[in-house]
Amino acid sequence: MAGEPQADCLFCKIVAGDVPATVVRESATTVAFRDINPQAPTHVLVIPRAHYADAASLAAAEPSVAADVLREAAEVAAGDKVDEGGYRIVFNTGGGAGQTVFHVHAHVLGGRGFNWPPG
Ligand code: IU
Repeated sequence: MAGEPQADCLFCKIVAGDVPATVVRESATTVAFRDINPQAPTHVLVIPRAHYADAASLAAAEPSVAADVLREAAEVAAGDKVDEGGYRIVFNTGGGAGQTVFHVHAHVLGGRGFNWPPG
């Protein structure tokens, strides 16, 4: 059922504490942890505790939690002091865009310069 934990989902296991992660922030609805393969000095993933495959399905089902994810992303950037230099919030959506884990996650990237358009 939408929003329920999925037995085969790595990020649901991180939410449950069954898989270790370097957690930097938690809220009632979200967990933020450092990416295991960082692409910038700050690379943190913010996820909803509830399982939704991508940003669109989260926003459609639980828009207030989608807002929580964005708010927490900003708090992560401020906590790592990368907010003043500028940072990216990225939701890869679909395999063609590079999504590999189908539990929605905001990548918070900062601490270096970025190009546009992205690769
Ligand atoms: P993507 O947008 O779905 O490609 O992002 C998945 C991210 O999850 C990617 O940056 C991985 O490095 C990261 N990740 C992780 O932090 N811990 C894990 O155990 C696994 C992937 I698997």
